[in-house]
Amino acid sequence: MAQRQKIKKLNIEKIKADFPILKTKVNGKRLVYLDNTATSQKPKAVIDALIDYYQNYNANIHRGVHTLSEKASAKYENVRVKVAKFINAKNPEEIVFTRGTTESLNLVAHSWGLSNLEAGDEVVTTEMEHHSNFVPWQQLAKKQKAVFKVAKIDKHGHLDLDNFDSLVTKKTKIVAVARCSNVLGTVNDVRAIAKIIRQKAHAKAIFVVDGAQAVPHLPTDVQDWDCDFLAFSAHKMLGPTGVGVLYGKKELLDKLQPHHFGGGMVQKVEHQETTWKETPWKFEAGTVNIADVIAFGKSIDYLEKLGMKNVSKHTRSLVEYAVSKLSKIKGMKIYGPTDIATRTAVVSFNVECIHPHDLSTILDHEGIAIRGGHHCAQPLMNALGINSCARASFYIYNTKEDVDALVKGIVKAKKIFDKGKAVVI
Ligand code: C6P
Repeated sequence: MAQRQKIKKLNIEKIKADFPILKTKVNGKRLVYLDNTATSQKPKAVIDALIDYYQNYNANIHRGVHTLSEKASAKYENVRVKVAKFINAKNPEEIVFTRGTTESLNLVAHSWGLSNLEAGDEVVTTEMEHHSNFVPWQQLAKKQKAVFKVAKIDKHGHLDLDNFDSLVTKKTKIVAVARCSNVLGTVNDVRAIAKIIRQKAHAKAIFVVDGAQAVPHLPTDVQDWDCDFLAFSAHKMLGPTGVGVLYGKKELLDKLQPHHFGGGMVQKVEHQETTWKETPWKFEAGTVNIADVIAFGKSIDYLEKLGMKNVSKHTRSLVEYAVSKLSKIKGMKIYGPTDIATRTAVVSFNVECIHPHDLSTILDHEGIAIRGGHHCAQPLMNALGINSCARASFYIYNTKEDVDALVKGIVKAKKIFDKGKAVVI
């Protein structure tokens, strides 16, 4: 397993001091940042790493042999090693840097999908997916004349494993599932899913895990999960925007054709033929996002130091507290598993008679940042029978006081909309 450690309580006041933005006032109020599922805030160490690169050793990598280039190249490659360790990959060469989860998933759909998926083959995903882990597979299936199947969720917001099992057949070549839903917070049992795939699907079938909401919150172990590919984004785990990771089993990445062509990824270019560099460099065409990848290394250091088990314990305790407080508000509908052990740091809800956008606006006046909308998960909204919902999401710097502020803000909004009626049970 990747992370073995004793569970310990996080020192939240110390953590908060590392995040300059948390001192910001929003609309004259203390910032209560509860939109971590959209993107997390960045500690000073990450911001400083960006400045350090641009001020002290800004150079392109893997090209020049001058001092600055060598230094930048070494630091960039060192982050590949850190990422591999963080998710327990066998080998740093299994780590491809991309622009984000979305690009990582599209890379697999394009490079593996177009050359392996044939007419009549099947692709299985779920109705709780973010559009980034739904639309690329739907469009690929359409293009290749394959069958696109969508597994159902049950009334608690768990994946219906029986339904999933019934959809997987010898013709299934791709299964794409999120480890954690960005709306329900549901944590999917990826090991159980992998087992079904290995027993029932086509021998060549790949298991693709969308880790965008999981890797920032829970210990990740790609070997234990037995997934073929894992996609995630740096910006949801304290790192900069514009950096993502595609983990892939080495033997699979070796067989894939690159999806982008250009400088940096070639071995030899002749008039009629080109050969590629080894995995993973053949997937990183052009000048890559050097500063942001290097700064991402600092966010991994930060999370490693806290310990991922401690991170998940903290955010789960906030979800538990939030669910208990929010459920006392009259007209409140909370989505997702009631069993806190099967959910991550997200609470989505609707308050009777208040549109999520109106609620978000009123809360913003109080300095509270949440997200309202369909959360890029329209198939899930359809399954829940709603168009949109409000969502509060937590991370390492959030506290019970933040949850209290949210509850107070919602009660205030209800008073505005209910014209002064009693709102708490
Ligand atoms: N979800 C949210 O507010 P990118 O944008 O490529 O970094 O990540 C896409 C993505 C993929 N899968 C899941 C489960 C996600 O939650 C996200 C991003 C954000 O829910 C922005 S829409």
